[in-house]
Amino acid sequence: MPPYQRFFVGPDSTLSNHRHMIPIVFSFLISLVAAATKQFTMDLSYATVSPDGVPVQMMTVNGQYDYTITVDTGDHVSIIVNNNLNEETSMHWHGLDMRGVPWMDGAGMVTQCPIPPGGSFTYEFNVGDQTGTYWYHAHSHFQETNGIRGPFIIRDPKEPFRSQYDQEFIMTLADHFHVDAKIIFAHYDNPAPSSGLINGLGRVNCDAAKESFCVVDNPLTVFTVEKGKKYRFRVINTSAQAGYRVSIDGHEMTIVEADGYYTNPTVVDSFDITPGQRYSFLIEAKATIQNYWIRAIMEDMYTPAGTTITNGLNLEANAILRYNGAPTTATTSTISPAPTPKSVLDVYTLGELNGMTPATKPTKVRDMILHFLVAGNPANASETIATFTLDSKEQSFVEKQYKLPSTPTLKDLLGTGVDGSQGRVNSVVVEDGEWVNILLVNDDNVDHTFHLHGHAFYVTSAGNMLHKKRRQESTLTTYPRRDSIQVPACSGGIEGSCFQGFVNLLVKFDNPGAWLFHCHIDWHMGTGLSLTFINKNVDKLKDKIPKDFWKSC
Ligand SMILES: [Cu+2]
Repeated sequence: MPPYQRFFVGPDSTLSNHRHMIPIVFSFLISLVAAATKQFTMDLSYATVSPDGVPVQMMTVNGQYDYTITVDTGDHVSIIVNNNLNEETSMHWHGLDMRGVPWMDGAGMVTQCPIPPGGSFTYEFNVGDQTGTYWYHAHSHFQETNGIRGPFIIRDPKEPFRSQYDQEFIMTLADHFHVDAKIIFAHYDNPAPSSGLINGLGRVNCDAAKESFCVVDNPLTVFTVEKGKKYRFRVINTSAQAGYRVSIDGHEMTIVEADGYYTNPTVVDSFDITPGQRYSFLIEAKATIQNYWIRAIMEDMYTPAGTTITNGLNLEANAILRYNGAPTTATTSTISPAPTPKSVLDVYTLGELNGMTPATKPTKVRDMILHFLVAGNPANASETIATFTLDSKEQSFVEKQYKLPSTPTLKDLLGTGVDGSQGRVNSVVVEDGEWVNILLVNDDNVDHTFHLHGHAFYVTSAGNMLHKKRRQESTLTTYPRRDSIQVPACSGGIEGSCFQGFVNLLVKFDNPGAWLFHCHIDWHMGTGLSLTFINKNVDKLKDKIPKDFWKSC
């Protein structure tokens, strides 16, 4: 095993993880009683795998697809990442705050030096009071799309819905590519995936795929349930680009969690989930003992060049909900057409359980408008440019494309201070503790899905600018709270014009650090659809960071 660096987090940052104002002594006692240190090792390497019946080389964690990390709320976590890939890497813990330890966020060249090939790095952090469904993925070189990703679950002893189910399942969704994601990005003209996967299994259209070896009826994932019992499914969309509409034939789902926050229980027969997002739903196995199709249908599947998908991609990924006692032959049967959905989840009104309401939202809020656009030659990544325009009283810039810095942003900030940050490309400086309303405007004619590191935001409204159906805040009982959200496309206009899509995101920037905010569609991030929020109090962490932290870059 290669030598690895080990970093420790001081007791101060552990304590500061508690979001609520619990007296410090009491909080310390809680952490003595409840918190444990959970240790994990992640060996990143190449392996030949065949998720959809076509053998390909992928990047894997511990030789597995979807290696899963499960911890309890309050745990201290220590994860050794051994990089046996032939390129540098870093590991991001999607949705986890990294409160007090922003250098553990895993954004290569933003919060840390990348881990070189053959090198190792130990991520040490406390999950604090966070609970729910998260995931990890590499934050370097499209490795996430190539397979460096998996669930990160934080169990909650005080879960409000725990009495309403007997057992839980994890269900990951992915778009799977037979070609290395770096090559796909370089060509960029037709990044349609080869197949969709549920828990690492899917089927490819062998006739269209023209692969030399292809299994026609590749096995699918089976979730076995007992009639009369209730189940929680934790769904994670780990895709590079695909949004999915998820449903289970013959079963309604009650959504109870979005991105780690409990939601007002909401009964639907289908829901949409975009890259980076998570949901938990409850189902009751009360139908006839039989097999039922679980469907994840890719939505808005387009190619940036606007060309038709030609690789025979089957837009529907499937798994099987099998009642104990049902025949086991369904994996080779023809898949019936999907029923028409009757009640699709409205993600913009899925409020947090006991969450902030329009009446309780903060009154002192700084406003900023962020426009974004992806423009250029969609057939060539190097000629495609994604830009942000910032309009606010305190700071502004026009059509700036993000580029990774040559020195990690956080290193720069802790070394030279926050002054001058406004000169850094696509960095937005915020005061510690301030509430910011971001009106995020999509000037592009496709949907994008944005993720904020280190924080969750409230989605106070969404819709299309100047559109009759523009959503008003008053329609919400409680605001949705999450870390990943879709921003609707510019659409609906005539003669080449369109109505820009928007979301209003309300964020409390109370977590000193340098935090990426970016489109989670891998190709868009690759063209520079990112910016960094810099919390002014990042200076105060200067003495907390391990002394030799930056030694590898
Ligand atoms: Cu995007």
